[in-house]
Amino acid sequence: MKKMSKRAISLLLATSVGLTASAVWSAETLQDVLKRRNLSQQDLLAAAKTYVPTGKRDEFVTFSSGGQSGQVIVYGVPSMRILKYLAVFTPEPWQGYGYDENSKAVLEQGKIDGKTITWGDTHHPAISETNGEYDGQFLFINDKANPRLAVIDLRDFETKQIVVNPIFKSEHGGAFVSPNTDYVIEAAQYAAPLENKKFYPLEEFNDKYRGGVTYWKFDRKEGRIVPKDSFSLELPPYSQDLSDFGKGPSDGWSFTNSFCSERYVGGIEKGRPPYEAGCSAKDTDYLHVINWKKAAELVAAGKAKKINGHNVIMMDTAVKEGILFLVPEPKSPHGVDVTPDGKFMIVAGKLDTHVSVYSFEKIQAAIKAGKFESKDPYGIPVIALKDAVHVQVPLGLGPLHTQYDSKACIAYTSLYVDSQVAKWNYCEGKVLDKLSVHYNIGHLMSMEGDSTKPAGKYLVALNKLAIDRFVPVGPLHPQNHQLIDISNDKMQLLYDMPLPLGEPHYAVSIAASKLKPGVRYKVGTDSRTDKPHPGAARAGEERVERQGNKVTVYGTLIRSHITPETIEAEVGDEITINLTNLERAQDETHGFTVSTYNVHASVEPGKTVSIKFKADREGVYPYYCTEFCSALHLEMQGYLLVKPKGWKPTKTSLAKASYTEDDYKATLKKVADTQAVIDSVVGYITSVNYKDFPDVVAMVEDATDQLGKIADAKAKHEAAAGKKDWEQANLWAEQVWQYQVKAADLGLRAKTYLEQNGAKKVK
Ligand code: CUK
Ligand code: CUA
Repeated sequence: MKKMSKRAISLLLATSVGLTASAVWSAETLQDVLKRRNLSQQDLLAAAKTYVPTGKRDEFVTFSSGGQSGQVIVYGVPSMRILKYLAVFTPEPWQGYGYDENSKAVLEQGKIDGKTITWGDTHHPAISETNGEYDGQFLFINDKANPRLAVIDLRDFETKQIVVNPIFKSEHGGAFVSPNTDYVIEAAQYAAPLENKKFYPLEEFNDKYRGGVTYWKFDRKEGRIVPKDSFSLELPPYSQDLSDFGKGPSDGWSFTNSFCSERYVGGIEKGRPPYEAGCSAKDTDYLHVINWKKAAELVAAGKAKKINGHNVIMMDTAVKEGILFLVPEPKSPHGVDVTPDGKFMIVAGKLDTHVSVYSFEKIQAAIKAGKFESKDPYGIPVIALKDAVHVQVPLGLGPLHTQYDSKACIAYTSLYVDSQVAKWNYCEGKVLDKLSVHYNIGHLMSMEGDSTKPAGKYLVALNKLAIDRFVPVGPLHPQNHQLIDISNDKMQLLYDMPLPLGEPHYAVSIAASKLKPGVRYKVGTDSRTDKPHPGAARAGEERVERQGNKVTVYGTLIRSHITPETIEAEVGDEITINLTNLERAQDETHGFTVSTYNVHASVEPGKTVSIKFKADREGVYPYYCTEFCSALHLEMQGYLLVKPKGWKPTKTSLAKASYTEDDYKATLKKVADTQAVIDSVVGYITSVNYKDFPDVVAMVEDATDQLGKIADAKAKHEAAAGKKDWEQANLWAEQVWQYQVKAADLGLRAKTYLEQNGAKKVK
């Protein structure tokens, strides 16, 4: 039962204000606990740095890829407490995602070649930026396996859109946003023919297979990607890997690293050496340097070719127009991370001990001077490594990804083979500190680390498959996100968090203060389109319509009943149930399901959701609210009655319970007592400036709604009493009390809120 409802009820029964919890302190001292739990001073310090006391909130919020779960994991830093899993590419029952029609429509956008795909391999989340700083409005995430990108609106943390890449068969180098989020980048991973459903043998790999990079146009006002204004660049079949956008001096350019520029195609089953040998044979691969602003202009000027209906700038055009260049990168590079000042791009070679710091200024000078060492087989000019590199720094074995500090020139790079994090200075090329992390580190992530203003303070190491770390849970291990304190010269490991969902590749963190999610929708909103839902109904508008074999319910949810409470259908009917949650109080989410029809909806305050199914079996199917919303939540129920064809009733009245006049009088007494409580609460609320508190105004509106229904129920119980129908009289009087309880509950919550938030007396 929810705290406040319980409190309301106890208050109604005792009519006295509740108890203040008295803190009971343990007699143990801190020293006793350290000894008993075998903790060191260092442990204590780490605990103090991560512990967020009950009732307090985290400073940062992390959005982690959920890997193969196709979801996003949201957790707080420094506490590492998980807050939510966001449903993105995969059905998620709690949120009704994939079980109600409105969210299904989002998943349907992700269909490829007419096929519904119900999972995703998420890798890289990105937070929208304004002038290169995180603005907390949108989150983007890619699906590597099925080349797709999703848009999540951070006003309600819901997935609003999935777009399918029209020319790739996989994509890995996204999502990353341009400094004002006008574009979101995705790069292909495994080269394939760009035309859909086109077969070419591997013997034609060099000619017919292609990589590429896509720039999705984002309309911030609509909060949606606009496919028709988006475009791609055709690139050689080099296994484009990660990307990043330039910023500051490099704004207008983007960078994509690659591996397997050998263009090796494997064939272990034919006795050829495997991919891993053929793809790492050369000493260097290529960093792609692209002038995307100019590319967008070329598209506008009609210089793109349409492939599968999508704008693609072909390589020969890109070369001729001077928007595409290559720079060698050492051995099997991974990741490219532009520094916060936009002057450098850092690339790590997985099979090298070095990271290479490329200078944007040097690259531009070479381009201007037309100074190229060669051309690649596709005619793309190649800038010599020495003409592009600022410094190369040996960091350790298996460097992968780099993140930035709030302090100038300071970077952190993950060392996969060494299982370490290196802290170093990229301006001077100096290693400053190294910290051993648990095992198999992939990405690492600093607070607001992709922005022009990293916040420093903490770093999270995203370690893969945490063996020997946590209580064993079978052969598939959890992942381990380790929190590291980077506020001092030496890094300090603070905390291990097992992550029990997929393999998260990358994560992004934002100051919690920048997130301003809403708590309710405008009544009747389809949260997936942000538009009024055609199935919405307000109180009193509830109805069931039938057209042929189509039954459409326009229902509402409010504590503690579902309207309608029975739905009658004939076997074979197509049933659509639209439900609007009429509540405004922010914790009054209702859920809805119908037994055995595999439907579920989560209906937050104000939302309208549809579920749809065919009543394919005759029988009796209970439906109910699935979220513990109120004291009488279990009573929030109804029946779907699926009758055989041509069924006729034989019995016409419901069974009656026997109530007496005394029962009726007792109920009236309860109603009068409760009214006294309501009056006192209303007296308090109206004596203060409650209108200055929007949350309270919402609760007062909800309470007024409930109280407004009393007159009707009162008229009914009085009429029944006049006819000495004590059953009807008593039940309608009980219903009056139900409305009162809900109003009182809201009123008491409003009162507590006002007391805790410094409401002032008016007049
Ligand atoms: S990748 Cu997984 S550790 Cu997809 Cu960013 Cu590097
Ligand atoms: Cu509504 Cu439970």
